[in-house]
Amino acid sequence: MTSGTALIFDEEMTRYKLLWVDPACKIEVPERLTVCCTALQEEGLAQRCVSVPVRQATDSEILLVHSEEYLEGVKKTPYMNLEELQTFTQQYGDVYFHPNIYHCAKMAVGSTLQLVDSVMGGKVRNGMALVRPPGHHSQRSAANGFCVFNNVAIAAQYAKKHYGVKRVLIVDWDVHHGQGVQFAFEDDPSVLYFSWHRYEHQEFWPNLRESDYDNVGKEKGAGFNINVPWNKVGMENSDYLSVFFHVLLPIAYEFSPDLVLVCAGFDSAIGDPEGHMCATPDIFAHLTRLLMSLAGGKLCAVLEGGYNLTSLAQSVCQTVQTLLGDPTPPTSELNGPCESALESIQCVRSAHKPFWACLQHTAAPPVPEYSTKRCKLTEEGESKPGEKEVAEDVMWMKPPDRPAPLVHTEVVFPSDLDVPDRCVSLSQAPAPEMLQRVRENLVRGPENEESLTTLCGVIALLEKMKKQEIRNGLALVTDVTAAMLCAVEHAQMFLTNRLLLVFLGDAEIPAHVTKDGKSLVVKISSQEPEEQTFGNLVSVGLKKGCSDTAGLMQIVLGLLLPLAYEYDPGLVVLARGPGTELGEAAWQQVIGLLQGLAQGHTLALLQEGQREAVGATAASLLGDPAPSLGPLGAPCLEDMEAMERLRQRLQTHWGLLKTSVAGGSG
Ligand code: Q9C
Ligand code: ZN
Repeated sequence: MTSGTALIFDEEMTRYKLLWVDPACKIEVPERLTVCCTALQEEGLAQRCVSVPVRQATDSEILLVHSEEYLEGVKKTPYMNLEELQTFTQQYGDVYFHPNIYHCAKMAVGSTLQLVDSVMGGKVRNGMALVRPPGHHSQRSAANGFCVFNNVAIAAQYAKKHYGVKRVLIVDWDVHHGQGVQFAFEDDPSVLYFSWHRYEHQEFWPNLRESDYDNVGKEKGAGFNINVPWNKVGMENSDYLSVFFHVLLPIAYEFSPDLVLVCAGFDSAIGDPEGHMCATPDIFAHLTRLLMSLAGGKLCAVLEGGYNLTSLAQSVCQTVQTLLGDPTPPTSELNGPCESALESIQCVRSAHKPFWACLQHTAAPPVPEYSTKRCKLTEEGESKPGEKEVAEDVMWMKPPDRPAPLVHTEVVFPSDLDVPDRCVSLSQAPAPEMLQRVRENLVRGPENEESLTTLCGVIALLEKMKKQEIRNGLALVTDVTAAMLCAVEHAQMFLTNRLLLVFLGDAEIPAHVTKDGKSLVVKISSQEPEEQTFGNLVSVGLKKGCSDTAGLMQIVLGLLLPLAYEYDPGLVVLARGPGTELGEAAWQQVIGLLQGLAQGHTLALLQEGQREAVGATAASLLGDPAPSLGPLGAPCLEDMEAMERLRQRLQTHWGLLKTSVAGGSG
């Protein structure tokens, strides 16, 4: 299993700057790169990465996306005087040239390709390239928006050409629309392009009609271009995560990329003078974490925008630290998306319904009619009630440290079962008083001494997680239901007010587990879910059980993850009931996706008889990327309609489940 995170940077890319006065361009400064590098050094992150050298891109690589005429034009800029540079610049929008920018632009492309080579060649698992100039606005024959060559678009073509990559996902979380990327792949179904962007009904730069949600791609590429317009500023963490859960991830899983490229612009973070959004730097840890579950973990992040130097540096650190596999930071106060975000989500889902099976079950409510139209901005000084106002000088907390416990994964196994590589086995014998307590309070029915010791071991794993001694744990037990109940009761009593229990399988979950409100239970089974999913027990059924991978992923992405993120558990217990048929890769996906919660504190429980799953479970707990599931088919419509009804009912309490405005069912 490939590990390691590449970091690509060269000081050379700081050696160009704006040489004249242009208010539109003055934010794109060399310090953007230096602050990122300094921060990565100071946080000790750069030292943990594999440093990969940069190189210059060749002409033929640049020509994968750009025209010969354009390349020849840019090639002349190093020899131009100030006046000639200004004249050359004037034919394009919001960009500037400098005698050294051509050199840097070739390095930016070359750095991106070095990153692709490192990941696709198996040298590292993932990585980030810190480059200037950015790329996603540049087009076949045009520089635009500080961009000269389209680094990421070229990388996608390069990966297809040199590594036979069949499907590339490009996630553009920069706050601007990467129209250059969209135009490059509009009719290409092998590249799925996703972008969210400040739009304000076309009032925001680059003011293109083509940036709206109804631009879904052309011809064979129809459905492979996803635009999520932000029609208001001030979008928050919840808005970003909602779009991931209800738009990007379901489609991305169905698409099943072989490689994920991220147009990693951080002008979508709080404090940015361009974006005016309110998502905090730690959200990029979660966005990154979620994307790491795709394409077997092959992810290349490439810097685009980001103009508040503090916010930018913090966001880059969050991204790199997540690529390195450190525990994700706690999610702060998530709730539902705002009305405007919800409207966008509803519109995108509805526009993409014809192309993706994961959206088939969504009803088609009328989309707000003004969505695509420019709407009159409010009069000066006036503000609509409920509209988000963002002050010029916002403040936010520096993201907390993300210490990794010394032991990653500790196991409680029967003595005849080998401990998997890289795992530690719980060695301590249970304290007599613990044995006593377990025997008296937590065990129902006759139990032998060995299973009693195992139960004590399960509790010990939970205790160690809470004390930050271990990140996660795995136990093979004789009765998974009993172990799970024991773990939950202990955790509720002594460890956390918010325990998330995820149960895959058909066992009965006693009502008392959730009655004190200290835990949330999500059960995915093959049984008809009891009609009143009560309190904190959410039970959802699949006709074919968990072996229906498409259905399972739909539930995991659209129901389990939003619930779990909003719940913000202190600990996660994941149990797989006896006889639960479930593909190994799907099981590993569930483990991987849950790792964004509770700082990665997951206790996985397997039953004797599921020994064949031990290796894969341990690997996933250790942070190995889950294997890709391959393109997903259509889930059973009936199942999805039942899940949809459940989601409807739960929305009143869990805003992150919403996908449409005011009670619609889309
Ligand atoms: N205030 C990147 O983030 N200026 N480019 C817009 C509206 C252009 C941004 C002016 C911004 C370009 C890579
Ligand atoms: Zn941008």
